[in-house]
Amino acid sequence: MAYQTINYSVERRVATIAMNRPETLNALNDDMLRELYDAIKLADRDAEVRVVVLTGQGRGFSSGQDLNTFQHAGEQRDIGAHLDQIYHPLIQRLAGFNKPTIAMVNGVAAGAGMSLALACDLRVAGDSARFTQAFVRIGLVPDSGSSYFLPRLIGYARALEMTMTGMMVDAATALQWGLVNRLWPQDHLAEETTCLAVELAEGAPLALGMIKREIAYGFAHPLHETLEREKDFQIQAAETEDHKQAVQAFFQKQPPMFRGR
Ligand code: T3D
Repeated sequence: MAYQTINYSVERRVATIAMNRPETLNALNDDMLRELYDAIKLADRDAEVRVVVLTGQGRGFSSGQDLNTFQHAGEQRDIGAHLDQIYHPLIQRLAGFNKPTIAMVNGVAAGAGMSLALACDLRVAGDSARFTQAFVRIGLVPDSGSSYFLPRLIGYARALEMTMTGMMVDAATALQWGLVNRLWPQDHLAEETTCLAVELAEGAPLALGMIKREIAYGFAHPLHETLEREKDFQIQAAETEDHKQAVQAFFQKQPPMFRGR
């Protein structure tokens, strides 16, 4: 499929989706938001793809909603409809995706651009990465899932500080706060991210999909319900060919080969 505002490629079972409006630090206009949605759907349906990396071309990850939209549409703009129709389906699709997702953050991630990174399973960063909940700086409030994901990742107090001040958080602080999982020198970012993505792509795909849902469930439910959910998933996992083959491979002192069955 030919995209205008993103690049999409698949290599070694890893789909890379790169936002591609570098002159605006990958500001999100409707074309890009729709193409992101389509690309994630494509990656979801492609059995060859086991992991998705989301990133930005140029010196930024994403500067958030394209402010030209506000400038040009003025009073006419129905922001609620825009969130309902464009942002919410995208964030739900990204967060509900059944394969591991990694946001590879190069440079700035601002506003809804930061929300996209938050909706991924893992965030990895180069030392140029920086994060801002820019919304308040233009008199808006967090949207596109930021107020859901941010306190879960960095805690209530830090989430309030980031959203109320619009402060810029640098890469080292992001690592310390748990906003990013890994931090590498900028020159190594692409290579190290590929290693991590390929490691996940070689993992047990069915188990990885269940792990995502299990951890999300455990975060929102009491222990007794979580134990039940873990049991259900474990029964399903234990029935997979992948599990049976991996146990055999262990005793044969061979690496497991996961086929997603
Ligand atoms: O449904 C809805 O619409 C509601 C959804 C809202 C979600 C949101 O995301 S609201 C928040 C929107 N984002 C922002 O407010 C961030 C605006 N940008 C900035 O604050 C700064 O650009 C950054 C902190 C992100 C980066 O600063 P810096 O100094 O590294 O770069 P810069 O020089 O400001 O930007 C470089 C270019 O990108 C510049 O264009 P120029 O002057 O070279 O022609 C700048 O205008 C452009 N740019 C940056 N951000 C945006 C943008 N153009 C359009 N929209 C942007 N968001």
